[in-house]
Amino acid sequence: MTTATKTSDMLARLGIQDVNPGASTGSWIDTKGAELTSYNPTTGEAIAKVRQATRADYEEVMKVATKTFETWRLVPAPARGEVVRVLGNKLREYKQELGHLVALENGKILSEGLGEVQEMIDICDFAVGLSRQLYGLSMHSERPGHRMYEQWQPLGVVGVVSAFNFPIAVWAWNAALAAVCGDPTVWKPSSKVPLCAIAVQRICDEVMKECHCPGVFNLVVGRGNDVGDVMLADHRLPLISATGSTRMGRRIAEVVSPRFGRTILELGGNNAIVVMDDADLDLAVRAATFAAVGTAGQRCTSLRRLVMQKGIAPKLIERLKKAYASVKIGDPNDPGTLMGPLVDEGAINDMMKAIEAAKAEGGEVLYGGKRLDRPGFFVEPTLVRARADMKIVQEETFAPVLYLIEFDTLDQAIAINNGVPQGLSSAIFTKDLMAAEKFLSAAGSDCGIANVNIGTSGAEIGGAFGGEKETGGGREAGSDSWKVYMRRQTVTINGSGQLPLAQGVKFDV
Ligand code: UN1
Repeated sequence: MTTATKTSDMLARLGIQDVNPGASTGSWIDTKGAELTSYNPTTGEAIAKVRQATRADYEEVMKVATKTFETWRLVPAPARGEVVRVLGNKLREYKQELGHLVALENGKILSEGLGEVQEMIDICDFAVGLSRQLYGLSMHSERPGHRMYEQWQPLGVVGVVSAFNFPIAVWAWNAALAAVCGDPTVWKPSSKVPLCAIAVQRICDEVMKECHCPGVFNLVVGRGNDVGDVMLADHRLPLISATGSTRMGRRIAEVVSPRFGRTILELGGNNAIVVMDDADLDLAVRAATFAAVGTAGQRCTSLRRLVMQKGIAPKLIERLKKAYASVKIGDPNDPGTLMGPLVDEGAINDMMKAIEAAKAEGGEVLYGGKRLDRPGFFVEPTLVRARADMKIVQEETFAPVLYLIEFDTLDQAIAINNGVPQGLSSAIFTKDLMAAEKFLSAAGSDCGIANVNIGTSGAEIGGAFGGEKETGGGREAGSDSWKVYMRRQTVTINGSGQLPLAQGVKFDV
């Protein structure tokens, strides 16, 4: 079978047509907005089109979602979990096709595309278990014959704004948790990867049909001006969970906070690995290469800064150059490829501008630095010798550019790790327990994620995912991230037959 027939079979199995409607609440809406073309970044060619949603289409979706909330919130949480179980099983069925579609439309390699689907399956499993564990605490009342406890109630419809780099997994983190918490979701995916969202929505539609619960998972593909802005200002969305740039997140906060909406913001990262002289060199090289080159450097968690102790730096740089030279660049769906294309022309421009800016500030390109002479949006993974105080090093460039920075002492390394506006992921490579513990101490890494002898990317769903400072402060996925999708209610019950007041206040009438 040729690649073209394989691709068209895969698209057909996922229900992708030449032109697809852009909104669904369990059944597709005949959307009336402008057509959006989805491109394959490997070739630069069009894959298919989506008819985007207008404001009126969005309104139709919101009506269904808000109506659904009225009944969905009353379904027992474990029964809501059953729906997510069905979703997880369907994702297992479609794993290959979805993984291929992610590789086709986003450009990440197939193994990472499949990993992304696995991440969805994992969060579904987590959410199913969670549906029986939405625990509230009980407290001892200071008043006799009184009982206090807290209960967690569904919050409302949740708006999910997802980015191109994880076109489906980050939606799943939100949608699976929201669903068991009693909240329908309205999903606005990135306009760069609408087909991934449509394929997932088709799977959701099957699930909702089987489980008789339309309106729990909803999709709206639309422009920022038409749909995005309206969502942010919409009082019917008590929570907006958004992944994207810090600039975008700031705008979201500015619109959602004044209406007292909640946000989960997963914004830019500027992640560092600190490599101490005593580190296992093999591990450090492999981890750094995957973290910097994997997904062509287009993860929020991608490694941007390799912070090397002076003794190990020369060896580390030599080994990295060799590792970079062995990275096979090409079609992400071909076995053996380790790095696919960037997502579009804009991403290439941003990368080239960053390299120029680094050079202008005294940075030295030690490897790569160029666009590849072939169709699509391919670049060389790039190593730049840099200083921590360079302006460009403070910025997140969504591309495989790794800044190499040297230091003398661990205190300096921690200061460098923390000396950027972002605070998502961080790591230290060392065999010295004291050094690792210092990195993990309150005076250590200031990031939401801190790893020892593991790279910065590829977090498991069981932990809470997110970061501090300009990364936005949001937490998604595991641990107790579910709480933000619910409203906490403190309950006090008086079974005493008396009316004692708290704090000993007397008020006899
Ligand atoms: C993102 O880049 O937006 O930790 C999410 C990771 C993935 C998630 C990344 N599990 O790299």
